[in-house]
Amino acid sequence: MLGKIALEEHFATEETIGDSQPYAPAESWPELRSRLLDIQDRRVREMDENGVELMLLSLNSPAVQAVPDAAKAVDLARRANDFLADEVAKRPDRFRGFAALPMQDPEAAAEELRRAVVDLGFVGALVNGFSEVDEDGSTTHYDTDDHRPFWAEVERLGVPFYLHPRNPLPRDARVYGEHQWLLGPAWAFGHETAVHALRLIGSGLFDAHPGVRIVLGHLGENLPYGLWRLDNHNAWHGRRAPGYRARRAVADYFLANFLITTSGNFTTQTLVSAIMSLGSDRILFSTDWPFENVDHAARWFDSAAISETDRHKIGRTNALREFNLAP
Ligand code: GRE
Ligand code: ZN
Repeated sequence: MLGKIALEEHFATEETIGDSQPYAPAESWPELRSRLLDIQDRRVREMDENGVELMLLSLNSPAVQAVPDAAKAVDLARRANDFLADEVAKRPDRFRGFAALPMQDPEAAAEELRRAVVDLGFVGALVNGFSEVDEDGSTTHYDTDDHRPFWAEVERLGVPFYLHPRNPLPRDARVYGEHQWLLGPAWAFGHETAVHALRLIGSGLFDAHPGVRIVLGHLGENLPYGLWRLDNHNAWHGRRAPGYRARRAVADYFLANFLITTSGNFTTQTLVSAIMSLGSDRILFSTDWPFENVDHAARWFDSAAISETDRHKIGRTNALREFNLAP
């Protein structure tokens, strides 16, 4: 399929590139490093060869989210967003930007999002999970009351918020024990991100701000598979499950306020299951370059056993609509 739009596509700056090194075996690091630092050369060739017209670009993980000093996080986000704006300006026909945001300081995050959307022309934000807030290891998720004004701004600006994975801190990763292979994209990324998404739902965020749209990668971080069971067990408590502050069922919000992408999860049975749960209007193509290969994503997607109507929606037109992109 030509004209695909891909939206979980990462780059790094010299300042943030080191954050990705722990994920690569030593022998693969030079390749991953050069893929992350490249925007205009290899990346455009990969897009051309695989029918990807447009990539929405985002900073690597965890970057800003792992800077406990809020003032430094604000500065890093601004520098990264300015850098990305310059790169997008070189090829506005092929690239758009997602803002990196200093969620450690919700007010500053709202201001940076406003600047990124209004002044830099970005199409939304991509945030790498929870943020570290103090050197003592404190963290913040975005279901807190302090983040409500931030979400009001997201709703007002009308742009999607991509909740992208990061690893749990060591103290929260003890459950994995010696099984370090479960960290990162294999398992911990998805678990971490799914719990965060459920916290947003359970906090009642989407009752207060029904216009907020959250994007999840990896075909929904396993959540489409879990919706029935979540609500079935919440119903034991007559929808007053302990700590559940939202008015409606989890699945209601998942269907109304969430979009999912195919990033790094190129398997047709899972895609078909997601289509059965969410419908094909809420699923969007992505690759997860440079951690995954564009050709692997594209070859799978282009020939997956779904209807051509669904392929066109997932590959392109859903993104045009959700990100307000001119065709
Ligand atoms: C990502 O998508 O951000 C990612 C990493 C590290 C390994 C794999 C991966 O940051 O997909
Ligand atoms: Zn990713």
